Amino acid sequence: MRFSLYSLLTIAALVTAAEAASVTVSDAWFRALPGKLPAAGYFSVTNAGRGPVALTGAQSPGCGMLMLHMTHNMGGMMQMMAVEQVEVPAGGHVAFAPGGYHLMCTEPAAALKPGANVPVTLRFSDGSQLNAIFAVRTATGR
Ligand SMILES: [Cu+2]
Repeated sequence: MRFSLYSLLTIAALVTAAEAASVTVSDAWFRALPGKLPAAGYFSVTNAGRGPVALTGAQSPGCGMLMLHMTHNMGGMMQMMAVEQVEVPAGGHVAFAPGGYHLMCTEPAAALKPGANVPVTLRFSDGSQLNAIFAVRTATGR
């Protein structure tokens, strides 16, 4: 009895690990601005799993704070707002791109300069985390 319960728990743990591995990140980069201006982070997140998963947060040693933001048009004025989470549908992807969702890196560290690579940890609603390398580019995206 005790042994079979242990087996079930082991299987549950393996399934959780497999689901975490079904989320991938690509085309990750930061747009660095001069001085201490916040840098925006862009990437594409793909969910190959069977259920939806939400991106709930991010952190990086290159940033004082790293927040989920969305740019939206309010009467012709582009404004940014913080968002709690961004859902990635099962079998789908969400693009964090200029004009839409982005990561907002406040108090960028000295290491966050064009040509550098900066690690970012993304947190998801299922408790999993994903480490991604963001390439730092200039204000023009180069
Ligand atoms: Cu922002």
